[in-house]
Amino acid sequence: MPLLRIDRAAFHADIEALSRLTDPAQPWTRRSFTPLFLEGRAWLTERFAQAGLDVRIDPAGNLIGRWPAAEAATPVLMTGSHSDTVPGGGRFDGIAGVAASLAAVRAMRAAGHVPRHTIEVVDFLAEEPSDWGLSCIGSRGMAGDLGPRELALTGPGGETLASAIDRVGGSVAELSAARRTDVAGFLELHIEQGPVLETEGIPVGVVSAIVGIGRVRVRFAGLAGHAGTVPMAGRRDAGLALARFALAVRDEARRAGGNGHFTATIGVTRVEPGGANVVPGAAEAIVDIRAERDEAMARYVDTLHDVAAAAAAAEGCTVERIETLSLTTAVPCDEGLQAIIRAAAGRLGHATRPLASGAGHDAAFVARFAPSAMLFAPSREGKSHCPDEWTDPDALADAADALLGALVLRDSAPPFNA
Ligand code: HGY
Ligand code: MN
Ligand code: MN
Repeated sequence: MPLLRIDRAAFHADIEALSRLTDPAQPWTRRSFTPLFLEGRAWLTERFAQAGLDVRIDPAGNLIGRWPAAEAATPVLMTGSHSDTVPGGGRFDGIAGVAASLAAVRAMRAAGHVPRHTIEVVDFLAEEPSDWGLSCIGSRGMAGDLGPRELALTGPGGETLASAIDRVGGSVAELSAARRTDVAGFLELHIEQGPVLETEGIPVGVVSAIVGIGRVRVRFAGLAGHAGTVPMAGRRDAGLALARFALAVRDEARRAGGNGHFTATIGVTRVEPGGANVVPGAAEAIVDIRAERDEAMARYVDTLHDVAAAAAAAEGCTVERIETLSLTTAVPCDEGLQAIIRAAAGRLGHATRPLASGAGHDAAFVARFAPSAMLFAPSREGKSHCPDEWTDPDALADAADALLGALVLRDSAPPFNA
């Protein structure tokens, strides 16, 4: 089997061009459903077509470039990632995978490869937490996981998610047609967004599992008052209950860390009424929890109830509400595809190492309807979701070559059915 390689110059040019479709005031931002996002989609549509792919947007809003096999009913070998970003951080997160998938298809076509599968390159809609409060919207649609509750979520200006999906080219009236049962395998290239590969000098990470993600909102109730006249003794300061809670969230996460990859973060807080001269009467936080093992997640979420009650009591406050906003289970990556990624990297002379993904990905939802696996390229200093996100171009191209090799190996290996 020939050892193919991508066209590095075209690959880097694609990433450069797409990443520059960004909010100039906040580099590398291209939020889903925005005009900038649609500019990126138009650019990708043109690139997919130039690569000889049949391009469509499915009812869930995913942009799909399709290279049909000789026989129409042939199962699909899917690859791709996402082109939307978090605020201020998306120079490589997502677009590296979309561009690598496109580069791999170009290389296969240039080499005269005749695919045994139908090959699809996908830009999934809204992988990042969107302004509607939901992430992985397009891949949820493919997995049949977008129901009335999700479609009724409202975003900027009160627009429903259903309306937003239609606005970007989807069609929620035909959402059931987005569900996939014809996919024999899915491979996603992504930047690691952590420090492991760079620290160990490993060019290709083979993802063993994608963590489960839990988001829990906690609201503390105290007693608002005048900051200057209420004595320090006996205050019921909800902001301090929140502060105690945040430290306990960190301490408990450190304790849970012995059971696989585990993190807990408070990135969103709110203190009410929010006046500099007012003792907070209420305070709210959202805890983002990541766990490689579901039992660690379950135990930690239970602990949060006790931790919140203790933090509230210590400040004379109460826990007004604690609710689990979302909870996904950890997703093991397909062993067969992991072996194929290792073999493809090995043929190129690239070392690999297994690692869990602390970040969520569309592959976690694709795994609900097809064997799925991911490969990582190193992130400089492990930075991501920030303007400094960077991956060395040649390191990224090495990982893209491994993706190309894995696609060719999987395409040439039975079973040729979903
Ligand atoms: O939040 C995540 O883990 C991913 O970057 N969407
Ligand atoms: Mn991200
Ligand atoms: Mn991502």
